[in-house]
Amino acid sequence: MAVDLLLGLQWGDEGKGKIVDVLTKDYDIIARFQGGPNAGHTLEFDGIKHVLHTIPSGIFHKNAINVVGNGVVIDPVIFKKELDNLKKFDIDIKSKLLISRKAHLILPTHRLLDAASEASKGKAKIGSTLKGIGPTYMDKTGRNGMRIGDLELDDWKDKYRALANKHEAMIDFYDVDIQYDLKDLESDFCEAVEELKKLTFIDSEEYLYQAQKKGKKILAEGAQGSLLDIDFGTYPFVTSSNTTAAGACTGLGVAPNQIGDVKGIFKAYTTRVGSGPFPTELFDEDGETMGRVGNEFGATTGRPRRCGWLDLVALKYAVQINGVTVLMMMKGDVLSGFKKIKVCTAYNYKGETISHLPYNIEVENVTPIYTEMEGWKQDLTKMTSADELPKNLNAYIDFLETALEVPIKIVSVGPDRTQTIHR
Ligand code: 2SA
Ligand code: MG
Repeated sequence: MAVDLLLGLQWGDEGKGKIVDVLTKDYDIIARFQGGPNAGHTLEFDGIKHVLHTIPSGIFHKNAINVVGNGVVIDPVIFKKELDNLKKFDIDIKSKLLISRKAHLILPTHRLLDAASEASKGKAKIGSTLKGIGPTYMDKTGRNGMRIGDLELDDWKDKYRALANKHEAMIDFYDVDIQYDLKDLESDFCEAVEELKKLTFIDSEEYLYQAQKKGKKILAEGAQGSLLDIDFGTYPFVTSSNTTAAGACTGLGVAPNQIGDVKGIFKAYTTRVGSGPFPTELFDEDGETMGRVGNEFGATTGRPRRCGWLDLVALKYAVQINGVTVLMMMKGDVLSGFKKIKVCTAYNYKGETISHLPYNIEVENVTPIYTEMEGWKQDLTKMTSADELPKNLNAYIDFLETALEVPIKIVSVGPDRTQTIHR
């Protein structure tokens, strides 16, 4: 099978960027299949930190081709900034970065609509990244969207104008106070579109089909996490795409029987940014420590991420939905120094003990039931082999493997490429 998947199993920010970067040497092609500039994929090597939003995380490797699939939504303005940041590296963007003609475009007015929608919701807001993700996918499913392929047409500006005009009327309809200068936004947009047009646009499903036939190895890189999936996440506090395994098929045009390994990635604890239920969320010193030591700030918006213990109920659900075959545990190093480590193994749901994820997981319905384990003191960040891992961390890993029935093959002990232990 030619296509492996790399998926976040929680609410995003599991460390997908780092792991894709580590795994890229084993692949010919890295392909993004959903999401857009809401994602923040952080990579670190040679002492420098890089944050990617739309461009796949294999871009720093000389031999890998990076594909932005049809399921992705692209904001030309943010894309151009990402390209500008890559200029100092010697990357042949024209041949190493290929964009699907079927990927949808985020217009400036999509961003404004996102802001208007959030403002109109008040306290019930989703806590979106305000990148226009929701409105762009709405236009896609509403069959009104503009796609990358449209930019190859002479009349793309007419299409743009018609859609932007409609959006302006919709923004007015929201009747919220949003200040903007559309002329300015549009001139940035048009300038960025001209840059985008210099890149290579492809029919990515055909490209990937031919690549598979030639025996090329493909890694599909997910964005956000399973609990933010539009269908299976904590709706409505989710993103607007399928972040789960099935999303890779529709977001790239890859047939299900071509999927090989499903690599699932999770943090040794849990974080969430934005609104929505989070049963194991901590409001105490432990949560504060996780956030501080783990540097838990949104890589796109800079918002502090909410932190809590590992939720095995939710993680098991994600493993199940995605058919995960291999697990990778990130940020175990952040838990060094905790006397006790807690893991949520079941929920008390309306007075009953359950071990599956119910329809409602708001605090008023769900109380986590924890198993407590001994912590470890050792600093993991300089460790390079599995033999060095402390006994109590191994006990933690064994406990998780048994519960999830999937092996944990990688333990990450720091943000750098080199801080990666294979087991
Ligand atoms: P959106 O913008 O419509 O997709 O927001 C809907 C919800 O999805 C969440 N979301 C994310 N959660 C975690 N990480 C994401 N990427 C950035 C990061 C986020 C950031 O890597 O840190 O910088 O804030 C991401 N993208 C979307 C979002 O918080 C909403 O709850
Ligand atoms: Mg992120």
